[in-house]
Amino acid sequence: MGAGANNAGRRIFSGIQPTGRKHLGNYIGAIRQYVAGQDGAAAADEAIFCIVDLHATTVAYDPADLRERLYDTTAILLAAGLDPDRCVLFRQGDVREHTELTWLLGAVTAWGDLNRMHQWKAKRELAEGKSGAFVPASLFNYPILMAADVLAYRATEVPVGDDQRQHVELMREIARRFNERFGETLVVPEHRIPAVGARVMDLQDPTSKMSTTGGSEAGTVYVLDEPDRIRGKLKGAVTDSGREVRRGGPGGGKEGIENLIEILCVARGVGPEQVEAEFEGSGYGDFKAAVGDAVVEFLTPVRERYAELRADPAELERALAAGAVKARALCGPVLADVREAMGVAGPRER
Ligand code: AQP
Repeated sequence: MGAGANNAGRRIFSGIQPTGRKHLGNYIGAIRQYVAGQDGAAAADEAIFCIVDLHATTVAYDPADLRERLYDTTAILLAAGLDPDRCVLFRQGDVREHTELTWLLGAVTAWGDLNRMHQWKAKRELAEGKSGAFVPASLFNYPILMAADVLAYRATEVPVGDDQRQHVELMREIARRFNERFGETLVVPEHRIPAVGARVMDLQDPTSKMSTTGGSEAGTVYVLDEPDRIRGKLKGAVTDSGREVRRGGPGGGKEGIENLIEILCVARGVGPEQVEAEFEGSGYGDFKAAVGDAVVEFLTPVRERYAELRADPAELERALAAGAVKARALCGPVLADVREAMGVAGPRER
């Protein structure tokens, strides 16, 4: 932690893309952790969550639709248990410090590091395939904006799924390089990746992660899916030709079953040994039905609460605006320190 790290408690920060199609992977890997972070926060801690509309502009999108999807995500987060009185919940585009810091951090970000990012490689290929080779520069710079999101708050912890490990490593490197070059100013954050559910896999291809853009419809359970649809997707999950409900380990050929065991563990709040013992000798049909029921039970309260909250966009807007005021109060002083350390703009008044 740098000398500029004047926060007394933990600061948890995470960002999430604005879409109405949040899936079980997002829910288990990220959203569930946000709520735990908020609920476990001590008085001196801050839990800060940002809906990243600026990140969403790095792929083809419709501006009017972006606003609507942002409300969808806000309502999902509130329905999952985030409470604007106990955390800072805001829209990235409302807090201009994020974009300013992105530019400034570009000075301590290596081009070669950005070029090595797995997500850049994958999304670049997707963009080239979809829109005739137009690849926006912002897709390449995406990890700098993500670093700015976190570093602007001197966050100490970043709850994310396993797929974001590389981006968090890069933001740590950016913070370290900044501190070496300009003096101790930024905090080097730690990632917080859950022990169970860090990489929920696609139900139709359990060797690939469940994903918004890269997955299959039948293999992706959405938070807002109706119960029958959820049960149907679980029933159709790809498994293996065996009968034993047990983990197979890496390369063990039981990725499908292992994924379902993890999902059931999270939905019921139990350990994998308990699941294996309960379903010993039961066959896959009964097991998949039980996972379907558990996921329905897990997600139904969120879907129902979502419907109530989403019906009042003015209230969502009010909550986001209030969150932006709190966010600016936290990151404004950090930006002032960064400007001062880098010698840009006029000197700070003392
Ligand atoms: N399959 C997953 N298992 C566990 N965690 C996951 N996350 C994503 N997929 C899984 C975590 O969800 C958080 C929010 O992600 P996001 O919606 O902001 O954006 P994303 O990473 O673009 O979502 P996807 O679904 O992963 O989109 P694609 O595949 O299109 O890029 C993050 O913390 C992420 O780790």
